[in-house]
Amino acid sequence: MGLAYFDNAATTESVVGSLRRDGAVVVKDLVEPGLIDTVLAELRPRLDSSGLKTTGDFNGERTLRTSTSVLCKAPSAAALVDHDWVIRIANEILLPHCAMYQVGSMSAIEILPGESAQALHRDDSLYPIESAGMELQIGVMWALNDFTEENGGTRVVPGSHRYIRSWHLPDVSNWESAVMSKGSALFYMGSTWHGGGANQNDAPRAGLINTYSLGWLRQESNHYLEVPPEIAAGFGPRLRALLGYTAHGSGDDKIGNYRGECPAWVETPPEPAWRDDRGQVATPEDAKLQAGD
Ligand SMILES: O=C(O)CCC(=O)C(=O)O
Repeated sequence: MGLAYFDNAATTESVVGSLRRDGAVVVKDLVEPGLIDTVLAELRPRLDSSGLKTTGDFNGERTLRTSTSVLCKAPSAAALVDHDWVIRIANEILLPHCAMYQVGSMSAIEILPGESAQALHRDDSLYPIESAGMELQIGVMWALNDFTEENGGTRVVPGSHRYIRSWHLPDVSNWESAVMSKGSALFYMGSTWHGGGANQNDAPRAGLINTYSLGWLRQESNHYLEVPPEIAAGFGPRLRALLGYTAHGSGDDKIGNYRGECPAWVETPPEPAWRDDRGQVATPEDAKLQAGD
């Protein structure tokens, strides 16, 4: 068992099959390098000004990070957060267990030369529940420049998602680096052991990790504050729903109700899309895509 690589013409079925089997998979060249350059340029000022504020044992001493209001700083990253490939894969892994899923967190991570390897870990340990066969979240690491073993490409332990109990520490010695070109993405389960690699190169390695969690879990970041309504209004309905601007479920089972009666909204009531039920798909265009039209 190892990390499988697919090109962007692969079928959803084959990619999801590998993800389920190995716990992680790379899909190559999903977006144009030009878009990636724009995203990184938009993130640059924030990475440079405060990227080192989160340093520590886990985050590293030579790693720039920004995890707050990423979409406000880098609006072009919207095309990555609700990329059709992400939606297709998340639909398969998460929708069997919820009516909709949401963005958990967004983190730009630039590993500078000389950084050592991050401790391997699983992302879903922030939720104190486990249920065999149900993934709580998935992660998508976008390569904002080429990832290699030498520059700190994300290390993943294929098969480690099968160790469903968190007290069952898997053998993590058989990690592999995700080696991928700028614009490619590593998809991994919330239960898959992974971590940033050591950067033994002379140039930084930059990536953007977005996580997606079951819609009835609390999101890791509070996106109503991270991306307030007036900013979110500039994004499409699917992304707004992913950020949490919609309710989960329907009828009496709805979670996250909003009935539009806050006095602050009387002047400028939110448009109807705020309350769209996302379900499998959010827009008529999405529905056509899903139907293969
Ligand atoms: O930078 C990477 O490749 C992974 C980082 C990561 O997993 C984390 O910081 O939680």
